[in-house]
Amino acid sequence: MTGRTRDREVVAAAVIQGRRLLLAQRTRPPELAGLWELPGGKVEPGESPADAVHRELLEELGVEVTVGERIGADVPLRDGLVLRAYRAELIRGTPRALDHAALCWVDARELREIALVGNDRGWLPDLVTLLGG
Ligand code: DCP
Repeated sequence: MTGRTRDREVVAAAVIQGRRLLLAQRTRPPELAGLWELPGGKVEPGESPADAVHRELLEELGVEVTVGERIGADVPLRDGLVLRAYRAELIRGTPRALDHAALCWVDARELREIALVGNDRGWLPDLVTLLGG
């Protein structure tokens, strides 16, 4: 095959309300269990990243969102995956931990102190700025 296969994208959502960001606590795999992340997941074949954010938040949190601009830098993952963060705004429902151990809303100070998954840590400065912190 010639040329480079395009990376498959994993999307993550920064849901911000007022000066707080929604975080979700992972249950798996064991090395990530207990750590906090921006909720999201893999883009399915034929799906746009925005559609994937919408679907993942409906599946994982039971909410509907509108998807906004990208935040922060790309994070290369293993197996040709690339992780990208997008802003998302809640338009329907209250987030519930349907696929996570727990959810929490953090302000800028709490965000700096919470145990994030390693891949999401590079977004800290961008997220803190969005939170006015
Ligand atoms: N990931 C991450 N930070 C996030 C979201 C995801 O580092 N904010 C990583 C963890 C995994 C990969 O991206 O290595 C895929 O994430 P998920 O396992 O959450 O994605 P899916 O739910 O789509 O995967 P599966 O259906 O396989 O469980």
